[in-house]
Amino acid sequence: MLALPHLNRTLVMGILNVTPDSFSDGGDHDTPESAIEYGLKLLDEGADIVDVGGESTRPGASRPTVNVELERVLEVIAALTKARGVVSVDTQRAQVAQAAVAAGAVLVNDVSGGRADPDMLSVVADLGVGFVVQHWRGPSDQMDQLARYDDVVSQVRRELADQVDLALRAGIAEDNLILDPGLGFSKNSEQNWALLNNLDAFAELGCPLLVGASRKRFLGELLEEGSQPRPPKQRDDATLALTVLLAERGVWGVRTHSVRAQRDAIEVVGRMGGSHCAAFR
Ligand code: PMM
Repeated sequence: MLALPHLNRTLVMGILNVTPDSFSDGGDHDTPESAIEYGLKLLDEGADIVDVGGESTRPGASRPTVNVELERVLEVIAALTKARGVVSVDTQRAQVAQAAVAAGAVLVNDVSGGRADPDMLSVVADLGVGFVVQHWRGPSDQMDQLARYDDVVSQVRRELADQVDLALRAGIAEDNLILDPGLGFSKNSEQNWALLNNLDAFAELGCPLLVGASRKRFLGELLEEGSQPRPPKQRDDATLALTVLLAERGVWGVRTHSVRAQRDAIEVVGRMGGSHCAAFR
């Protein structure tokens, strides 16, 4: 099994949502054919990993059945793997993770960090693949109500540390874990900025960090025009600015919609002297 990719730069995970209802690209590639074509384009633009998901996690989204999720992702994962792409599967279901790895995925990206499906941690441990542990408090239809913290940084850190503990106890190798603060998942804008400004608290947990800021609502709210958030597809420049800062801080990866721009920016950061904080890797 392929070990986690580690490069001497921040790597780029390109987002491929094979869904009708994701917040920024829902319906853009919701047939296997159009998704494969788009995934090949992301690889061509320099995606180090393509993250294939068949379930929208936007606030309020309802869940597809397992069979629908499998139908959306498996053919796409197999085709991109055949084209020599490194593929992760964005799923909260152990059954989907297992089938996705059989189809070629080398990384399971679970936005619930193993909390949504009681079988996930043991299945990933048996598969021996990488696992993204994202901070998560509850499903999409409840997550906004769960954004209550006394101190968001210390609470998210403690809750993530608990998720890591459970993953290790289930038998997932520490080297296979990646942590993600879960921007927007039970966090409002202010809370997202607090987490971004305190990433060292998460780096101290000892695993590489992945950050998914791309086009998220907190960027739209920052760029508000006439009290309306900037629409998702007009948030790519702000996403890029954040990627530069994150690459400087040495995060392991950024999960993004616009691959080429992030790759270019990360090259520039590297040429300017690279990460100031190797401890984040
Ligand atoms: N965000 C979304 C979906 N999957 N996975 C990780 N690891 N981190 C994230 O921040 C994350 C994720 C929601 O965004 P999308 O609809 O653009 O995919």
